[in-house]
Amino acid sequence: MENADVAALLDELADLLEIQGANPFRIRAYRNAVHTVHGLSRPLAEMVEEGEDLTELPAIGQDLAGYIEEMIETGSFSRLEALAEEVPRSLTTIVKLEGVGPKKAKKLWQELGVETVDRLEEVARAGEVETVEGFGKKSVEKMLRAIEDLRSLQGRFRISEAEDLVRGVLEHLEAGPGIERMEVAGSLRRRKETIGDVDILVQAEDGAAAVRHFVDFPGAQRVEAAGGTKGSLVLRSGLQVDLRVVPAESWGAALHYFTGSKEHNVRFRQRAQKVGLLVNEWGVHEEEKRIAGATEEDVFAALDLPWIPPELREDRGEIDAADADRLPELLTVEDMRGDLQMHSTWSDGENTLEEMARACFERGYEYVAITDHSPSLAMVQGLTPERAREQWDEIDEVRERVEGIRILRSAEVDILKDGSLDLPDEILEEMDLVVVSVHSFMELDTGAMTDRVLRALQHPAVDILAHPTGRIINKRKPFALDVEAVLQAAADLGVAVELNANPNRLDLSDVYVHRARELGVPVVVSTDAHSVRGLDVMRYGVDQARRGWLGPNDVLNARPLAAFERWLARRSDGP
Ligand code: DGT
Ligand code: CA
Ligand code: CA
Ligand code: ZN
Repeated sequence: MENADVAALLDELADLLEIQGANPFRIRAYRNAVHTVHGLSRPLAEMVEEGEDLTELPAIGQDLAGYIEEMIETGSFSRLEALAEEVPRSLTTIVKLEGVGPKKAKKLWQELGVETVDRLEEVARAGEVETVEGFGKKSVEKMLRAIEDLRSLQGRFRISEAEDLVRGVLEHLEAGPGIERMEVAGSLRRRKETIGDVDILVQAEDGAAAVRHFVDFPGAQRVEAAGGTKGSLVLRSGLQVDLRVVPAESWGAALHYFTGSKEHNVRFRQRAQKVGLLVNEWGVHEEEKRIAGATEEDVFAALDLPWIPPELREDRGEIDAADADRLPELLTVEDMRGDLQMHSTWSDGENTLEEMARACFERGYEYVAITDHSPSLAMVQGLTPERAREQWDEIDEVRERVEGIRILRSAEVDILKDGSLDLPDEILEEMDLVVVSVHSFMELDTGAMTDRVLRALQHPAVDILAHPTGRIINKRKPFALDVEAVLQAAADLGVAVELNANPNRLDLSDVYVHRARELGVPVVVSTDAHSVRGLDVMRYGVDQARRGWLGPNDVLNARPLAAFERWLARRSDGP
């Protein structure tokens, strides 16, 4: 049982209780526990094994500690199993459909007997849902769209999820008999935003023994294959993990081959063929003779190329760039000098402004923007103009207590339906940094949405467009938005665009940040943290920036403070 599995089951319990209409405080308590489990740096399985007192963890009481121990031992827990007798577990998928939620799911279930997404689609198409009180034609259309989205988005794991789920497998495997070397390949090595399955390579004394040990992983739900050089298993979460045992002399060739992408491999082989070489997962061959294969560097060198970072191997021109010795110098986490989107207790964040600023200082940043929400997001207590001014007073105080980091007055200002901004100009003018984004009326058509965003960008106070397409990976599709037009406008107006580093968003996506770079639009990689812990997702943003070919010069918040401040002053210095 991985921590992610534990969290998923607790979340399921909370969903089922919510459908049942249980006490909101209990539900809240379980959600808090889910949050705790997601944030743990150590496996719960290990903590249980070592007899640690789980009730010392935040939000974990006696009952929850008991559930967790039971899960670690048996893979589930009786409280959940009992509840599932009363409320079908399949309803938890319906709850998660955009625009549904527990109350509606309960109604659909009780009045129409809907237990699965498939059935929901049937009754919705048959016009039955509209007959239920509280559902209109519009909400049914929305529901059908959400079902379509779910279908088209399903089947892949967010990179953060895949990483968490496979951690235990890697530890297990590494400790196996005669394992001499181990590396992750495939899309996970290329740091793709979503992962279909995880590919692992090992070099081992005895291949069959290594595979046997691998498929013995206690968290495996089923074993798909187990042979002399290959094994494949499926985890409880449904994530598949493939293992291949590779001989030392082919290590580099296999690593290259199984890292992919397929498209990159095809292009690579074509280049080899042109000079009469044959490339496969065993090596680079000239006639019958292997001329390279032990290291990836050798494999590239045999084709007269420098080593290409995995993030670039998508057949987006990387081989030509390597050939011309024009591979970009890629951004690293160490290059980051600031974080320009986060929330504090002034809106929906968990930590105080001071805690956030201090945590950023500890991460080595030179500057930080506290970007609480603006008032139209009423449910998160957005900043009114009065509260914004109060916050600035607090910033002044915190500046004295937390030295060595520049704290910027800022906000994540809502772009209203008509493209106007959710705070008055005189407040925006007094801010150091204005971040704008869309959080409402997300279903506008392309024309209206694009006009709306363009209008916002034209506001002279605006610095950054945050999470520009609004997508939530595996959950919500991007807005209908002409991103090309937005990027062109950003270039003309001197506005930066955000690459939101939250692994649920990663918005803009890699292809668009690549385009931003071409157009000379500065990109900002920000965490959008809602807690101190949330600041740690920066690395996921950096991965995607690398996949978009960005180097430290393309990223605004990789600039040292002085250079960043020059950019902030761009308009007052301008023509
Ligand atoms: P995924 O799992 O969908 O996130 O994406 P990948 O890239 O990990 O794909 P996967 O697991 O099917 O295969 C791993 C790598 O193996 C892939 O990136 C390239 C290589 N590979 C697999 N099948 C083929 C193939 O038919 N031709 C070539 N050239 N390479 C392949
Ligand atoms: Ca894969
Ligand atoms: Ca695979
Ligand atoms: Zn936002």
